[in-house]
Amino acid sequence: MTDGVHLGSGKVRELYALEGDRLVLVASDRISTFDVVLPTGIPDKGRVLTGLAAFWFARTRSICPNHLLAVRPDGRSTECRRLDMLPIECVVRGYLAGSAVKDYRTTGQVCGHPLPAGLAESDRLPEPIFTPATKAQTGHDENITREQAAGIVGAERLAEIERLSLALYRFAADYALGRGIIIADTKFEFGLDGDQLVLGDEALTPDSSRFWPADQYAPGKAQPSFDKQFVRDFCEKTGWDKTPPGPELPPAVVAGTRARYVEAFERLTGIPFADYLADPSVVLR
Ligand code: Q0Z
Repeated sequence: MTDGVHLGSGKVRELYALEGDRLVLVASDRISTFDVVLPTGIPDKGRVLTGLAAFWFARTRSICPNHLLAVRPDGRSTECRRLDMLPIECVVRGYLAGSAVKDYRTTGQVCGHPLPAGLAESDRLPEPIFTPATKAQTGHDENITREQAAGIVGAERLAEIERLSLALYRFAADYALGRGIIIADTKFEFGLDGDQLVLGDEALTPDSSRFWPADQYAPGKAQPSFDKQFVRDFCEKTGWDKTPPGPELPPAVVAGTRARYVEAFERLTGIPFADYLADPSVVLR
């Protein structure tokens, strides 16, 4: 058996155990919007996300070691080192978006970071901020303060993952901006291999981050999603109440969305997606 024992399912991914403290993460073509997985998949979405994450893992190894061992020839399966995952999500925000907008408006702060007055939705922050969250079993992750995070992983470990998260975000956001994509925020998950801190899970993909098209950036309102905007627009237009089941997507929405995922892959990696399909190891070189 190549895929070993099934350990768990995410909304759009599967996790399996292999021999020798290794795992396989398999990214499906399922897509979620408004927290609901839709009945229609986006062909190759799992390959785009797997290839992008592997690309970033290969390019950030000097900032932080990561769990990546290999990308399988199917392009959607990642073999990785099994880690003892830390039970917090390491969110970095470079722009004011999502739950941070509400927090800022009600308190002038985001997760204990005081921010300048007068920021508009989607504005770039003066500096990227680290806003840890707990991993909720179901539903939404909950923002926590640095004190709460220190209580969970220890103050020393927290300082280390904050420093690494900010360094990874700065590197990737700067790189992506040069290729026309704003990474507004992103989520990292770290684990331990013995006493070594290792970046795990999936990193710097459109499923773990907000990607915005830089050429359309206009703060003062919510920004269009680089990848999911056609899906969101279609879902809004149908009048769907955002409870399961979600609507089936028409072929034009599927094709447009697939093209956006492939565009994100090609812009960021500089590699034709067809080359990745022919040999996924191209992203590691
Ligand atoms: C990742 C997840 C998925 C369900 C555990 N290297 C690692 N070592 C130990 N655990 C994990 C990893 Cl990546 C790990 N998840 C998230 C992924 C399906 C849950 F594909 N959970």
